[in-house]
Amino acid sequence: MATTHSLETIRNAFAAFFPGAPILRVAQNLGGHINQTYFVETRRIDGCRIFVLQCVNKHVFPNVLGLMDNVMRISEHLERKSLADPLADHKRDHLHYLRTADGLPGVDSDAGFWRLYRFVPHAEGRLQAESPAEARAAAAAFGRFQALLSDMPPPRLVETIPHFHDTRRRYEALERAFIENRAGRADEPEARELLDGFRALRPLALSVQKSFERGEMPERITHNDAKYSNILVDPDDGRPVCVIDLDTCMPGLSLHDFGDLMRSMCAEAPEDEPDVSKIRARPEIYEALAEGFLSEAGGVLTPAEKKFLPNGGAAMTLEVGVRFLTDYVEGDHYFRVLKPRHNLVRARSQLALARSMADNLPMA
Ligand code: GN1
Ligand code: MG
Repeated sequence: MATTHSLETIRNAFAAFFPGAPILRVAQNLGGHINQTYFVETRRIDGCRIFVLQCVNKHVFPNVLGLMDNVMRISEHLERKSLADPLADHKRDHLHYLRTADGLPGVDSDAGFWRLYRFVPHAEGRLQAESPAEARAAAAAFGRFQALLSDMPPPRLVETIPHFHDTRRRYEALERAFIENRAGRADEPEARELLDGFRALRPLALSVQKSFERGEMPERITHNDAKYSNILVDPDDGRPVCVIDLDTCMPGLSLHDFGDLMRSMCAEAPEDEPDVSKIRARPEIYEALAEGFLSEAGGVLTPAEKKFLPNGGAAMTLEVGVRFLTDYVEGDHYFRVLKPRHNLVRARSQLALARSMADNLPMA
């Protein structure tokens, strides 16, 4: 099979981790949009024969060293926790990143930053939860992830994307985009209508951030891309085994992750559903997510975090809707668009979902 990088490049990168270990086979994973991923088979090392070698895209992640510092610390923390738990499924329950023979988190090169983790056996990714039970299990997996990271020793993780979930600032950027009107789209009636819609729900969008500012909820380590496709499940019974994609893990609020779970799972329609009559927040999915999340994270969450659970979903949905509309008005620079007005359609669907959450879920 032809690979994006030459076999020699792959060999050199792998040799930094395991000097002298033979490479028996290499296969490329063509799934990801950002990083290049290879499965490298070697002789058995510490009970593992297949390793995942990745070349991290430095254009998307300019602070790759900060990112890798976060990833290694999380991986090593989860490793310690897993080893200390006699019931843990140690080979599958966390991404196990390895250091190079020199003790570094990987190898920097012009092509990108090479890193390596152990292949997670007997586990697969799936796009969508098919039932409340699957939603519940996924939320439990992310709740557990957060609980396990709640006692990570200092220093604070690097904020690899500063102000990522600063909802107030996202609203300010939206207002600015309409004033600056760089792409000539700010006067379109539908864009203005959406702007008014987002403005009307601003208090709900900011309710989580304000609770944090009142000191009711702590900063935690959060995943920041909490969705069903970011867990691996056991192919036999569909149960989650491992949370993946640690690249956006950084300081954040618990409700950012819970909110992303709600945003990505409460509606049956996709994020860019053009027909808003199909968008409905399903209370039974919210209930399942809350139950699952609390079953694992309930012990570490503060009363305000529990009280504001539904608000988390509305806040994350409004925040990303505001980002889609901002990007539309600015001329589609950030989110990849597949058709004209795609970001406008996404903004509209997110506003509809947030409204449905506000109407049908028990907001604080
Ligand atoms: C981006 O590309 P993806 O799906 O992992 C975005 C998220 C948004 C999401 C909306 C780093 O994530 O914040 O919620 O699109 N990630 C970044 O689909 O901006
Ligand atoms: Mg992602």
